Amino acid sequence: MSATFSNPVLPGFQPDPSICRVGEDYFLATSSFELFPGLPIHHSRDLVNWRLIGHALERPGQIDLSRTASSQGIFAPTLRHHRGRFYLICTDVDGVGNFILHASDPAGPWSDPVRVAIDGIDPSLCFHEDRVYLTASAPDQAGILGAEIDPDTGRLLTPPELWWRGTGGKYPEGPHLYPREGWFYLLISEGGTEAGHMITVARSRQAGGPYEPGPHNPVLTHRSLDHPLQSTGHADLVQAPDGSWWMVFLATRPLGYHPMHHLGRETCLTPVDWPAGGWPRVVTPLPRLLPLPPGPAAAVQALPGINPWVFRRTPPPSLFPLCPALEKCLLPCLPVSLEDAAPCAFLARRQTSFDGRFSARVRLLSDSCGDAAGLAVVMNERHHATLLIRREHDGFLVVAGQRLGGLKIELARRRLEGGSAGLRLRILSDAYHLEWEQNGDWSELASVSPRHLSTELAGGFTGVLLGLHATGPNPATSARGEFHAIEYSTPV
Ligand code: 6LW
Repeated sequence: MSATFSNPVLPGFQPDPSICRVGEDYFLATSSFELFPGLPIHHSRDLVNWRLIGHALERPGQIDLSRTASSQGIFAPTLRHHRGRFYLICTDVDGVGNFILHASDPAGPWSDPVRVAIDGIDPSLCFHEDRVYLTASAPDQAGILGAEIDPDTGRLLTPPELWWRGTGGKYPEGPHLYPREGWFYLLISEGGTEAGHMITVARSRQAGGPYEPGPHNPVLTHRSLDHPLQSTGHADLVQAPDGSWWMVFLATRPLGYHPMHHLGRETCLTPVDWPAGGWPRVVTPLPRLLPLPPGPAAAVQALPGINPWVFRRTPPPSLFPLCPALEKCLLPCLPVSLEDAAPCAFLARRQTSFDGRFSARVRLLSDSCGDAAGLAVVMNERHHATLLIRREHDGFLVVAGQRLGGLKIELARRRLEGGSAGLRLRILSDAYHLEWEQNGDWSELASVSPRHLSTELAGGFTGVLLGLHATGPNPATSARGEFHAIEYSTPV
């Protein structure tokens, strides 16, 4: 058993991590934007091995994400625990705004949202003695707002005030407040969530300031460093049972030149040296291998997580039941395509490794031209690739296609014998190989560069999803895609 770990500890599109500890158990929440279910909650006993235990947004009636634009919706959350209750405060951008969810079990069920009357993003809660402080990134990016709040009703008890402007980086955001040794430490991110990202800290004897910036800022940044982890930022601190301090934060893993990343912003971990009465410090640049935190790793590995499958946007009732289980899957050929900013029959999971295989046996049950079913790798409506069985007037085709910004491209097609085939994405760091088989012999139909699905090209805050997709031209269709032997494998 190795005595070290490497980052990311929660790979794939899992940004803006927030963490809390209850006894020996750690719980972590990440942002999810237009995905449904949203606000995934992971559990760990050792900070390195994580398993998905639920989603805080798992009911369509909690927050309607059916019309949420790509990379809008559910931004950075903060997860806290106080006197037996879990609190998750977050923002539905271009939606209901800031809200709090409550739960007694972090796996759920979580409450319906309680609205919080403050603008801005990245809200956070700090429980200290008999008070609860709210911090958030000001809507005009002027700095960090602060107020007292009743976290059960969401009611502000004091008017929001500007508590700290940061150290001068753009977009001061992602605030978290930590009371310690008579100080209030305010940890934030600055520089924007791209290559200039950095984590800074200040402290004050009063929650409302004035705040004195730390002498070692930035606490962590990888800007201008030649390191596989880039854009390090958006951090949260947690103390282990042995008194050691640890920090979760987001980072990207760009490839090639110019560097481009497609897996999204991923959750990473580092130890923190934080002497009592002193300042938190992190070894920078981050070592590739870090010392394992305390805790029984084996315990978590043995425990199963729940299925990680999601939709982009709240699905229509005809699709919703699919979420909880996925051995075999039937998707109706809804008259909505991956190019529409609307809920479509696309059931997916985050790609968590540069290399891997995503495959299924697919049968298209259709007798009308234009119906299609198969696999897709998606960043957003304008950046995705598909490998689909398509119904034609005189039979069936397997077709590879790509949407690349304003371009819609058919890459290749082959005639099929009947409407069933094995479909597979053979995934490498520099190519998605789109493959098919009908007689056991796999052959490549086309290949697509991950750079065409990168954030640098597509924009936004998310990461690529691998999924099952069905679509067609007819609103009243009974056509559907039947998916069996659905597998996603990655190198150990
Ligand atoms: C999030 C902000 C950020 O709200 O990006 O990296 C925004 N940090 O704090 C969306 O993830």
